[in-house]
Amino acid sequence: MDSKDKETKVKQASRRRFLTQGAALAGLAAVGGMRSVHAQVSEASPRPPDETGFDVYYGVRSHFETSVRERIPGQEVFMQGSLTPHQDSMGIITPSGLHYTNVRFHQNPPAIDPRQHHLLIHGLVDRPLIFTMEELKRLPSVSRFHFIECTSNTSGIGTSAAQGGGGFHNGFRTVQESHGKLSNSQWTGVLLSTLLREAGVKKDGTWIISESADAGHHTQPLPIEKAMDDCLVAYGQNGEAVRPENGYPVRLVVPGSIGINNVKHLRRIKVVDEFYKFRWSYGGRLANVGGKTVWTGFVKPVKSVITHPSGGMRVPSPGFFEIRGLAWSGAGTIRRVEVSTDGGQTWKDAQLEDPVLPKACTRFTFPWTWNGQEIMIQSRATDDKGVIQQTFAEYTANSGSQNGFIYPWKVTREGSVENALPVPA
Ligand SMILES: Nc1nc2c(c(=O)[nH]1)N[C@H]1C(S)=C(S)[C@@H](COP(=O)(O)O)O[C@H]1N2
Ligand SMILES: [Mo]
Repeated sequence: MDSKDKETKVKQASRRRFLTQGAALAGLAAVGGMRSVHAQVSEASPRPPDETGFDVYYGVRSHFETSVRERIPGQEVFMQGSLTPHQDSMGIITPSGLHYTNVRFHQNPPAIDPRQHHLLIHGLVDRPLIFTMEELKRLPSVSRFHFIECTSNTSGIGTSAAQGGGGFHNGFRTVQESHGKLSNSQWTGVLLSTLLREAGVKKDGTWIISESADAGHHTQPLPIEKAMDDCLVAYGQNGEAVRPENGYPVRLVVPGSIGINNVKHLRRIKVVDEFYKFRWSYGGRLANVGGKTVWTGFVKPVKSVITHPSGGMRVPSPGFFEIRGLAWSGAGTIRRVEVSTDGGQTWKDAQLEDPVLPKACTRFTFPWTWNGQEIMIQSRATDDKGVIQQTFAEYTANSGSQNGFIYPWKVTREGSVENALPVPA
């Protein structure tokens, strides 16, 4: 099917679905067809494992593999959050079962029946549209690697006061604690621009509002320029359906942006003519910068971190030990990562491992021979916009606006690895 045919098919499908705004909203009320998690589980496996215990239907990892997500320490009770164990990560993909989760209400992910789920597109559009999952899946699709990173990654926002909540704290012991609110997946779905074009955005449609179907009714604004650029309405994650915790059956992926914009369990997009502020719109505020109104906190800054070795790990003995880590930038593609093994006095280029993709995690490696002395190791990344990861001193001088600072680890004479950020007075 060429793209012209596809376009015609889209038009046919959507014409059938053409609805007035009122009728569409009435349709939404019927979306409450949620089933219990138990019903979902029993239907998922066609048969129990046979007498050998081997589940041929859906594989599980070796029981010797114990890497797991962790609860976010000291988190507010209304949050259900977990952290990706980057100390064990390989390559650039976060296994779906280890993708971090950030949920702003106290309950399990909703068990949404995909056969009952609808996505409504309305507001300042020529043709309000409503899509079933089946209809979304017949449309032209893309698969793209993108990271999702919570605003609070490496800063501690969202943790309780006892944990230094509301701002940066340096009490992180592991890279899972410091950087675990970052994960990288291959997302599959329809470009949001495809859907918006089909609906026909009116001239005065300058923002969109995206709303979730879960009890938290997560709602976020996005400028139309970003919505029409590279955003995905994703139903796939790493080759299978998006996991319940990560937005099943469909979520918004806003490449390079702060995590909060990636609305999970997406059910409604309204095109509007102004910025709306919602309960959790931190980081996405309008601000006056030099007389111009800009949307702040949208793009994640360039960052990198050494994951191997990292806090809580051990370098077993002097000798060769490969330094590995991840680098990413919400503004574009990683161009360079440098590593210092002498406390930041000298820097050498690390090797970037293919694929190196925009707004996605990039893996770097660096051959290192440990001499058994106490040392400090750290990495610093540069993206294709020429922006270099800032030092912690620069970050604090900038009143903590962008938490993309260089993250140092100390290797002690015993080979144990610890957080080496300066302790605040
Ligand atoms: N429906 C819904 N979408 C949501 C949230 C939520 O609580 N509910 N949390 C947001 C926040 S703050 C982040 S950081 C990302 C986390 O996505 P993940 O849980 O798939 O990692 O989802 C965003 N989308
Ligand atoms: Mo977040």
